Amino acid sequence: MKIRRLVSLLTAAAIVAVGTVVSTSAASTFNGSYFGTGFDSYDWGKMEASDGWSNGGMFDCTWSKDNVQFSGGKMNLSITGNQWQGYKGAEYRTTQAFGYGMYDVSMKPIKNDGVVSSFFTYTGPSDGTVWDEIDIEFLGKNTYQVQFNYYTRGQGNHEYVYNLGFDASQGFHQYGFYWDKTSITWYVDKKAVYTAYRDIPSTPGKIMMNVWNSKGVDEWLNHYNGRAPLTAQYDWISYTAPGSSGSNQQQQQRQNNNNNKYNNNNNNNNN
Ligand SMILES: [Ca+2]
Repeated sequence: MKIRRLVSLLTAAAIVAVGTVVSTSAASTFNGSYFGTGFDSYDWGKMEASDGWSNGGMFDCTWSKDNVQFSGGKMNLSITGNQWQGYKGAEYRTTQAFGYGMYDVSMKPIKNDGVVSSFFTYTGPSDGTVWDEIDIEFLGKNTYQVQFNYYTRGQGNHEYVYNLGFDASQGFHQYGFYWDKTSITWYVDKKAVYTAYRDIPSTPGKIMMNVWNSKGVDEWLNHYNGRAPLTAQYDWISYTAPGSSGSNQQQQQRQNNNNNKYNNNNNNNNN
């Protein structure tokens, strides 16, 4: 234990020495039964806003903490700027990592070509781990749909697009996923709508939300027209550990999920 910690410290020191700006060790993993925030204000210590750097690639913006604002019990994540001075996006995340359990958000994404509004878990090389991720992504080109996805040890290509039957950009709805060792089930307004079973990720990750404008992925997101500012709103997020008392509502969600699985199995048997 001591040796491992020392090695970890030395590694961290070495990385700092070469000037890498990313964080240098895995985040501590949350070990309580419930975590949540209602976005009344910046939760210092529990949450942090990305600031002053860019993911690069298809992300055509620099994260700015100024684009993370709290007002009237909501968090506003905004895309600002212009093509001459550059664009700024917004990203807010937990400082701790979270493992298996139920993740929920109440949010209202941006409607606009070329942008994404998201709620996801992420851990990767910047945290000293493999790249594992579970996504709920709204593509601003069509906010009547939501895209689910996940990455396991850096392997993605698990996209699934669900037709909501309403325009997500017009009001707050609850979206979530229940993650365990063998499956991930996504929810819309507390109803299980899709389950993935193959190659499920296992590494705890930070809970993250962001909004960003894109470049070079017009086939996926449509071309960003430069419109700004654009704002997605988040009302609250929560995490409930598996098997914990949690909220009755989340227990009910899991129960419904099990019933759905049972019904699906019955249907398969009937076929
Ligand atoms: Ca709120």
